[in-house]
Amino acid sequence: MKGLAIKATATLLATVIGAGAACAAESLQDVVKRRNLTQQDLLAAAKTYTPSGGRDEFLAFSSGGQSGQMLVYGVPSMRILKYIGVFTPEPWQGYGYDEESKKVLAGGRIDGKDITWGDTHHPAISETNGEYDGQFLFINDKSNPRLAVLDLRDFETKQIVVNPIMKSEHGGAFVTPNTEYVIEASQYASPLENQKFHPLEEFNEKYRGAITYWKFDREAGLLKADQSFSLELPPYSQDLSDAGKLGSDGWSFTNSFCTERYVGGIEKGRPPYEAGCSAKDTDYMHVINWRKAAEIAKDDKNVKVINDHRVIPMEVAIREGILFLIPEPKSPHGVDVTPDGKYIVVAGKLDTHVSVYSFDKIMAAVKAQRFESKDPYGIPVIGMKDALHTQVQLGLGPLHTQFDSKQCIAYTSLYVDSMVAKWNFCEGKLLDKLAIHYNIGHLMTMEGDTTKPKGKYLVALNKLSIDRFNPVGPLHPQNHQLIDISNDKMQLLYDMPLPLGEPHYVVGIDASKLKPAVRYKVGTNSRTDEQHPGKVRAGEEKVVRNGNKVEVYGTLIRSHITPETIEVEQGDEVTIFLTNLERAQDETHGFTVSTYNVHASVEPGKTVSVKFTADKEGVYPYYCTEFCSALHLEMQGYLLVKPKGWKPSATATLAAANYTETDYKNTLKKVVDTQAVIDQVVGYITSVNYKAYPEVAALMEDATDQLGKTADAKAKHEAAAARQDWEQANLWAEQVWQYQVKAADIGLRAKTFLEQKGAK
Ligand code: CUK
Ligand code: CUA
Repeated sequence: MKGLAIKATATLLATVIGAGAACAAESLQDVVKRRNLTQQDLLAAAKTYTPSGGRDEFLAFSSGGQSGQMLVYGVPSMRILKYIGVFTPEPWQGYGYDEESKKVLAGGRIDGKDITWGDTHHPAISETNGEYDGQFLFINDKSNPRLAVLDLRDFETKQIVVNPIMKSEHGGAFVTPNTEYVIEASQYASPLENQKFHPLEEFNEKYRGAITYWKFDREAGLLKADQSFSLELPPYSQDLSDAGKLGSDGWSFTNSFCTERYVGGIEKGRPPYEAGCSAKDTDYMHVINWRKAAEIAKDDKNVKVINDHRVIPMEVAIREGILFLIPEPKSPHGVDVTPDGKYIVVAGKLDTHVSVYSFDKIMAAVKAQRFESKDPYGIPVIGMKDALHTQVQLGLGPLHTQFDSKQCIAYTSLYVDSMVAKWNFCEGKLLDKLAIHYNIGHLMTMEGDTTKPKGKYLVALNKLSIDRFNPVGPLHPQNHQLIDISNDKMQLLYDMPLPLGEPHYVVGIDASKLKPAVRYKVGTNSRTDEQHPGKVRAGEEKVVRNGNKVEVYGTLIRSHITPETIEVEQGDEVTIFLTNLERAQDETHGFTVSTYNVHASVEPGKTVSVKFTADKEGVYPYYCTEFCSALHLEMQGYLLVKPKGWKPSATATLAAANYTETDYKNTLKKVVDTQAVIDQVVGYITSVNYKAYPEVAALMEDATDQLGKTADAKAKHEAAAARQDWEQANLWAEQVWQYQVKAADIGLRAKTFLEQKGAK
């Protein structure tokens, strides 16, 4: 296999060298020599290089770590495509600077306060029958226990919810196989009541862990707090979770560490947490029947309401037989259910093995009520031997496991060894190891946590990059390393620095499953997907004043903002609604008002609003922040904030420029010449079957719109010329030309597109 690939590369090399021999430019061979590349390098390059305009086979959604954002990148090219604002304001997208997104962020306020960052760990893609369906994305915030919902139709954050009872969390976001629930497990035990103090001496009695099952309403695309519930858990440090699938669907599994329930305090001479929390040889995996729990939680008898949230107390969970524990070796971290749903793989950070538990054996023990003991809270403990399928020695510091499209093949990250281990979970056999750089946390294979992994590539999420990149100061980027797993031996292909926080986990999806929109239906509030009450169509723009409240209903289209002047009085509360009337792909306009800390990104069809109190008199330019067209810089206007009681002088007029008849005639000539270009472009477009391309049809609509406006401007410049007002005549003729330029610009885009597609 590998030999073949190298041979193919060599042939490719020869062809390229042969073809390039005639020209003076550097040949491939020259470059290989100059840059000191090996055959392996060339092979890796050929596997990742994506020619201009090329697409990736997979898209990866990465946690943005402490940035509180999400990142999107392509695999195998490893090109970053987007940062998405989630828990943290993101100026480019206007996230946190326009009113609609502020509402989303406000959902994440805790105890009445804004939290403007997040410690994001685990993204999860919505699933249908255990497979990614490409519709929604969820991600957690460990520090401020929250979950966010993103819609993959527009890659925007739609909702942030705060966990009602936790003070920190880690075991989220993990979805059940049909995204009935999004799982979120706590990390550091705390009193569940909000803003309630209990001394550390009451740790065992008053501190608790928990796991929340957030009900997801797929129709609405939202988590529903009133249909969600939690299970009270012992004050162990619950860690990661995973949902059962296929045969184990209906159950979920959550790790824990520090089941010692150790409380540190080196200030008082006690040994530190790290010693006390890893003293025992085993911790507990929590095994939970979530489907039955969801039924039980509906009955008021079975729940305690804490902070307006339904919580199943431990006694009830024990009585109803929905909560069990199984010992797992030592300070475990990852828990991952195999694609067939039959096994649960646990890796102990301080153990060299991975432990593979059998779901069938667990169920047999439950059915026979075969327990080796109870924990201090009375939860039945299933013996490790009764539940284990196998254990495999992999190396030092095993953490997380992902799966291949090939039967029984798994990959586990080895943090201490800085390696990836490939092994067989059915037979319990180590197959291959690959050194990576350095200290790997999670790893990710394509759709590798679903029932149908796609194999092909693995990404190692390395905590440290040490010496892999040009130094950029003491704070280094993280390093995501791309690995080819299509052959028996793993091959390292590419290093990608991640410049935005420490991403913990990434999910990779077949790009063909994603169907993102190119534009919104005109007047859409993108955060709610509803029609925006502030939308207006062309010609309907208006300013509405109500006491000291001023509402501006405006539009954006190349290259102007309507209205072009906004006049208010000092102290007015100003809301500016803006609708982008464009239909053309990628014709986004931005909007800001100088010094009022507002910004919006207005993609085609979107309606947004910015709001501020005009609390200082003065003149504040507003303008479009995206270089959207040749006259982008002229896409401007003025906010005039007049002092209270200010009156204009009766004789004041705007300065005139003294245009002449010659200026007017020159402008008319420019209009005629431009029309010739437009006719040519239109001639080409209509000579091919452009209607077969919806993208072009949309562009043509936009262009026709622009040209449609020339009639009015033409009538105005002719009337002005008739009365020899050369100033007005020339400027209205210029406006005709502006419309033409925009139409021509759109037309040329359509033409290029058709030519590239080879339209006939
Ligand atoms: S965690 Cu960071 S390496 Cu939050 Cu999933 Cu394991
Ligand atoms: Cu619109 Cu620049």
